[in-house]
Formats: sequence, C-alpha cells, structure tokens
Amino acid sequence: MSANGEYQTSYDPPKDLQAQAHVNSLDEYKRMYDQSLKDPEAFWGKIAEDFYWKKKWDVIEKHNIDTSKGPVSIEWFLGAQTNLAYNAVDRHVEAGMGDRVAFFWEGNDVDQSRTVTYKQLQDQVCQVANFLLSKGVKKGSDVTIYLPMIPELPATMLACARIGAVHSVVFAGFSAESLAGRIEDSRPSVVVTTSGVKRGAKPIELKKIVDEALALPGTDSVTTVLVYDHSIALPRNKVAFTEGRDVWWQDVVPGQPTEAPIEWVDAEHPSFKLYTSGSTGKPKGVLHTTAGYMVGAATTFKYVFDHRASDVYWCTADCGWITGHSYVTYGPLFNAASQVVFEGVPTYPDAGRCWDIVDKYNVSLFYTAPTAIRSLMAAGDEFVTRSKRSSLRVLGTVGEPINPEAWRWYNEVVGGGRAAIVDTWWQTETGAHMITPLPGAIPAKPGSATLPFFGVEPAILDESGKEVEGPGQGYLVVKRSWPSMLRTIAGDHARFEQTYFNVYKGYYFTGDGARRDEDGYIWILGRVDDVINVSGHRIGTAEVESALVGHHLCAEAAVVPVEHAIKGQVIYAFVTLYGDATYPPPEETRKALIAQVRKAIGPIATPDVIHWAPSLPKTRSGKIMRRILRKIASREEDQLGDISTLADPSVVETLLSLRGK
Ligand code: 6R9
Repeated sequence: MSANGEYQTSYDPPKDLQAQAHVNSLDEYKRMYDQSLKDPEAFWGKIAEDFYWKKKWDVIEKHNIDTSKGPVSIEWFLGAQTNLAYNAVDRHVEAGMGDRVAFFWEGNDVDQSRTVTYKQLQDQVCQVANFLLSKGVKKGSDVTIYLPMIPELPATMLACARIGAVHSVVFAGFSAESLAGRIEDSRPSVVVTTSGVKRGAKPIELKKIVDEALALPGTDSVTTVLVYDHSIALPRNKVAFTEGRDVWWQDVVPGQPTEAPIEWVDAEHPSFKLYTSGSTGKPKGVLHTTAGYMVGAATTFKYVFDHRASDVYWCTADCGWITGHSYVTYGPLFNAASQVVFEGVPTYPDAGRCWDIVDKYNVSLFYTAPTAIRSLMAAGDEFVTRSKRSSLRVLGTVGEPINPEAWRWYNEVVGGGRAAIVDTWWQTETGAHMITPLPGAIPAKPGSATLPFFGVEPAILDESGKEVEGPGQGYLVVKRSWPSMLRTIAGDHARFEQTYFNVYKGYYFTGDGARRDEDGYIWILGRVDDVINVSGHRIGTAEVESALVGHHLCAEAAVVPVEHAIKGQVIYAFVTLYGDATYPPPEETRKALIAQVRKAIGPIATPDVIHWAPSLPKTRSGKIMRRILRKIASREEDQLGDISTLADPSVVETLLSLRGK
C-alpha cells in the first residue's frame, strides 16, 4: 500500500531485469507484436531458424478456422521435417552442453534428490525408446503414461517423441475409471507407471490403480505395463505383477543401448494427446502436433520467463497437465534450461518447502498456480521469510484468475518486490502462453494477464457476436491461428469444430469471459461455459453429474461452481434421489455419492457440498435453471431474479430449507 493508503495498480518492470531483458521496452514489444501479425512469415521464419530441421519448411502457415468456408484445418511449417526430442536434448549435447544439468530432481521427502544432465537424459531417452521399439511401438502408436513427477516422466515423453509415438500423459491423481476411459479412447499397447508415489505423507499405489483400470472393459489394447520401481514410495515386493504383461523398468530399460534411431516426422505429425474437460460429455483428447508446438512452447518460454543460460527454472505443475507438457518437458528443454523437477507438494513437510527449494538451487524463474499462492499465503509469512529467495527474478502464475491480494503477496513477500510477476493466460488447447506480460517490457497490473503474446490476435465479442472495440467485456476469442494451437480432438474432428469454431464463425472460442481496460489490458473473468476451475484444474459439470447419477441411489444431479478463498472455485452438487427417499437421507448416502465421484474421476473432482434436492428448479420445457442453483449455492438467494418461468416455483423454498442438511 502506498503512503496515501491506496494500492498501487501498475508495476513497471524491475530495472535490473529490464536492463538485460530479451525485450526491454513496451515499444519494442509493440514493434515485435505488430510484425508478428503483419508478417508472420518473416517473424516466425526467423525464430524457427534457431531449431534443427531435418528438412526446412516450404510454407510457414496455412489455415482455415471459419467453418462457413469449409472444414477447419491448421498447418504450420508445411513441408518441414523435424523431431521434438532431438531439439530438446540431442541438439544441446551435440553443441557441447552434455554436462549441463537438465533436472535437479527434488523428491517428496526432503532427503531425496538427484541430478540428471543433458547427456544422461539423452542416454535414458534412447534406452526407453529402444524398449518401446522392442515392444512394437512405432511411429503413430499411442503410449499412455501414468507416472508421478520423477525424471523418468519427461524422459518417457521424449522417448515417445523420438520414435514418433504419440504420448498421452494421464495425471497420476486420476482414478482407475478415468485412466481406463483415456486408454479406451487412445488404444495404447504400452502403459508406463510406477509402483507407487508418496504425495506429502500419503502413499498412493499407482500400479494397483493401473491394474484396476486394465480390468475394466475397453482396455484390452494394452499388452505391456512398464513399471518403474519407485521403492522409496512403495517396496517392490508389495506390488502385484501380471506375468507376461508387467515388467520392471529397472530390469529392462538400463540394459538397452544408449543410442536409438530418430524418427524425423512431418511438421504436422501428432506429438501428444492430452485429455481435458469441456462443457459436455467425456473429456476430449486435445491433439497437438510437432513443428508449431515446438516453436510456440520454446518461444513463449524464452520471452515470458526471459530465460537466459544462467537461470535455474522451476515450474511446480505436474506433467499430467498442459503446463507440465509445455513448461516442464518441452519449453525449458528446447531452451537448454536447467530446471527443478519436484515430486512433492508445496505444504510438505511444511509450507516453507518451496522457498527452501528456491534457496537450495538458487531458483531464478518460478512458476506456479494462484491456488498454491493463496494456500501458502494463508499459512503465514514466517514460512517465506525464513528463506533468502534473493535469486528470484521472474514469478509466474497460471491456471486461474489471480486475485490482486494474492498477486501483491507473491510480489512483495515472496519476490521481495525485486522480481517481475507474469500472469500467463492460456489453455490446454492453446499449447502455449497467449496473453501474458513480458517481464522486461510490459508493466504489470495485479489481476490482469495484460497483453497478447507475439502472433496472438485476441478479440472480445458481445452477446450478439460483434467485436467490442476499446474498453468493454464479453467472450474472449482469437482471430487467427497461432503455431502451438490444437489441431483437432483425437478421433472427433466434428466435436473440435463444434466446440471451438462453430460458436462464433471465423473465431477460436476460448470458453472464457474477459474485459479490456482503457490501456488495452485484458482481464480474464473465468469460464463462461460449464467448466469448473478447482485449484486450477478444469472439471466439467457434466462429468461430475454423470459420475453422481452412476450411483444407484442418485436419480438426477446438477453441479455448479462456488467461489472459494483458496481453491478459486469448488464443486457444489444438487442431488435428487430415486423414489420416495426422505430428505435429508442418512449420512452414508452422502459418503457413498462422494466416493462414487472419486472413483469415477479422482479426488480432484470431490464435491465440496452435496445439497439434497427433492426436485430441481426447471423450466416448463424441463431445462434445469442453473442460474438459480448458482445463486442458492453462493448464498445469494436475495438475487434470484425472476423465478416465475419455473414449472414449480415452490422448488426454491424446499431447496433453501434443505441447505446445510
Ligand atoms: C494452462 C491451463 C485453461 C483455463 C482457461 C481459464 C483458466 C488459465 C489463467 C486462467 C485466468 C490465467 N486460466 N490461466 N484464468 N488467468 N492466467 O491452465 O490450461 O487446464 O486447459 O485451463 O484455465 O479459464 O480457460 P487448462
């Protein structure tokens, strides 16, 4: 707070950082941004020179995102051939950087750590690639990865990329049923996992979850389960093995040759699928390809974190999410970065763990989610101030809107006012940062993701689909393709067009609302569709509803988001039971329904509240009025508005009488 009691609303780039930054003024940013839109060929062509291409491109970019002009298709660096793993690892080893540390691995427990150099990573990537090849995995095959944050996770992703296989990483917190659904969709022959993992004080038997998943229908494509023996989490002899299918990593990988062939793939060859929640139906497999993704992930990493060779970078995201793909595995390695890979949680053994790690490795670039910042803030400043943190230069956030209080705490208490804050807005679908400050160039405003990255042309549309010029708010869309954009939904191009391009013709629809202020800064307002953002994780209301009605007692469910001080949003479920149930039902019913959601999706989707609903507020045509449910869930029933369109307005009174029951 300033002397006159007002909060500072704009923060200039820290002077030291700015003096040496890749982009060091707003004017320079604007010049580069304008060029990226006016002459994408020259702009991206120059950037792409920094990578290794087995064959150079003929055309930089070709796209149609307007469904009224035919099918949506997006292609970048047409005619080129390259390889992601080669650019992430081999290129640096060949340039003499083999001894450089790729990963400073920090385990869940404080006494567990190891380092992996670029040369060691190259060897391991080759060994895993050779194992996969020996099991018949080839160019275009799918491989499912269900691993915790150990160096073997990015190494396995890169091994797939090296041989042109398509990886699908499933966050190792999803349930057996979720894992099975993703396996059923992508039909891999190999699944890679560990015996177990400890998250904080809690051991989780990952191999057992894989076994459960593979016992479910639709998973019979899997013939090999490669199990990394993570005995610090779970002893080997506690793990059940299926003869002929399961193999220990330690028995079959280290003996492989440390050289493996590189599959040079076309620019648009699929590199990975990542399943994410949407407003309807099952999670969809967002498909990313090769060249555009590489250029996008690498370029944003370089500019948004202002990365230089002397930096130590650390992103707390798990590789099970897009942030871990683009900003643990790919973006940093394309830039030959040295980074911390952390297996644990920020609050174990206590809320000072992150800052102890920052001091231990002299982390200069740190990237996390607002939910983590808020929970560490709630734990008290003394956990922060016991560390020095003098190495910190850039502090990033991602995943959900950051409230100004948390932004200021991050800036002042964690960064000591010396670091730049970058609030990066982007999505699984966008592959890389889209709207974000550049730390040496763009003054930050707490709570705003600021201005678009190079090549990104956002717009805000009003209800009628017209572009809002100047200050105003509405739906956030993007007007043209960018290199790291998703190319389709695996196996369902129609759903891809429907979800992202049919809402407003000629635009990519983000699903977010946004406001533009008088300086042209963009403020993300959150999802406008039926997606709930719990601690930065996307969960579809439809998924939770379908999990609930999967229980034999549940006749109908309606799920809405409610604001939460730490998690951003939480899941609030209205549930109608079958038959002539009495309300409230016995406590076991609530427990059973919650267990059902955890089983169907995973603990991250656990509803915070189950609100019993003998009936749901519906229109005469039978549509659930979620607007009313949201107000009731948020305790804003004084703002219910017009309820006369309800088939039975008395439903509201009944619901209010059952709150907290
Ligand atoms: C990278 C990632 C995407 C959704 C997105 C938006 C929200 C992400 C944000 C943000 C406000 C930010 N989101 N970053 N909201 N400010 N800096 O999180 O991808 O898991 O696909 O989520 O997250 O609502 O639409 P993903």
